[in-house]
Amino acid sequence: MPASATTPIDSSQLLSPKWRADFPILSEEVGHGRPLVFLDNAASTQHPRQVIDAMRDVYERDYANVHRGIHTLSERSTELYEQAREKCRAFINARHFHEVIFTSGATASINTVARSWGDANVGPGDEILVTIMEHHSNLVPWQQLAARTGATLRHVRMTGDGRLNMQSYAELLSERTKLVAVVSISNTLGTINPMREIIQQAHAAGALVLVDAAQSVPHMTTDVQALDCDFLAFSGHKMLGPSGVGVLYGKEALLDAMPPFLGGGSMINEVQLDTFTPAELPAKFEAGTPPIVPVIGMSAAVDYLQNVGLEAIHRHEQQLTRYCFERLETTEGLCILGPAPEHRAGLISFAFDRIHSHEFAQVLNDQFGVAVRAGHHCTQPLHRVMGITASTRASFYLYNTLEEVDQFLEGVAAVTKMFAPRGRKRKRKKPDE
Ligand code: C6P
Repeated sequence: MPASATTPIDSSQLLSPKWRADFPILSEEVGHGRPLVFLDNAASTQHPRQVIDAMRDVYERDYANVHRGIHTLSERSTELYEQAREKCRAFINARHFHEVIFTSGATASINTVARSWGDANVGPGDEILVTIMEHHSNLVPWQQLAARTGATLRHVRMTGDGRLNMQSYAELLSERTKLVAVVSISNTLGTINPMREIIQQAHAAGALVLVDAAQSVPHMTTDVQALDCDFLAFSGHKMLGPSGVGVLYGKEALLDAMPPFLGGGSMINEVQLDTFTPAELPAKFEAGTPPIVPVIGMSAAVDYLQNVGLEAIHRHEQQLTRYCFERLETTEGLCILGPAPEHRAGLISFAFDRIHSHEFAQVLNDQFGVAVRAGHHCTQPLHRVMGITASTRASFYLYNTLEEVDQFLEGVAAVTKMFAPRGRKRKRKKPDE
């Protein structure tokens, strides 16, 4: 597309830059004294003062272990911890408070389902359906489950432009399919998958669905009842919250029927020397002392996101993404991974065959102050299918601006020019070829 054919920016869809002032780290300078441009949000996001303050306040005024002590601080901590559960419930519109299980992150949430539901319900001859665009966190636990139980793992293919191949999905779904485990937004391609359609078709075939929502919950409204998903996993650190905390949502009836995965304190009703009876939900899946302060920090992040508005965040990211995509697309030597802007969320990965993505990212950091991610982004099979081993990824969030995208594009133009003499448009292997 010639530069003149770029879509004009609709500035009414951009968020006010006033939100940036809430993020102290964004005034850091890196790389030759240039202002930091943080475009590594799909890996982990930054924290507004409101989240940092909420966590500091607990440490300074309310901290004690939860659900244990009959003393004021324990009561205060417990109240804040359980208020956080209610906020997370409302955030994803779960029907019941106890359908929200706090874990250490999306990876732990998915492993909990694989170990608890999987070991109890999956056996030889059964099939688990995943897609080739899964993050390792939504692939390896199912490989392990298949190895433990004798079940088979099947992989939905994608189209040449990096979307799920719904025909391949329909062909693979069968009465043998026990579970469909699928990412809602690919962390590498940015593809927004048609979750309602995927879930309806799985249910019609008698299969359950786990949604890896690590990249969607932070960026767009999530309604688990409208989706009708059976399980959903996400992490606090990708939505302005701290690391070490996340959520497993599960439908009440499923969670109720599942055996506890980890054993220890808090998850029991009564313990004898040889036996125990598990606690009710949600405690049954929260063995040991939980990440108390991170949970409270995550709930402050939920407040913050709701204050900005998830729809507004999504619209803002769409503007930045289209702007960036249309300019990268005409950059000689780059190959953008994944679909056109209308099918993608706020991230863009690309391959450049003249240098390794690590070197590309290093120059962007050192000379332009731009932080991006380089490597396989924990999607090695996906990269392999595309005929590459690594890519460079820019991912946006509510605090990024058009000027920052320009700084990134300036860096990309400089790197590609540096390697221009032998640079040429790379022809990517199409997954369906
Ligand atoms: N992706 C990225 O840079 P944890 O590490 O448990 O918080 O999240 C794991 C995970 C699961 N699913 C998807 C789609 C993800 O993107 C991630 C984390 C980061 O893309 C770190 S590899």
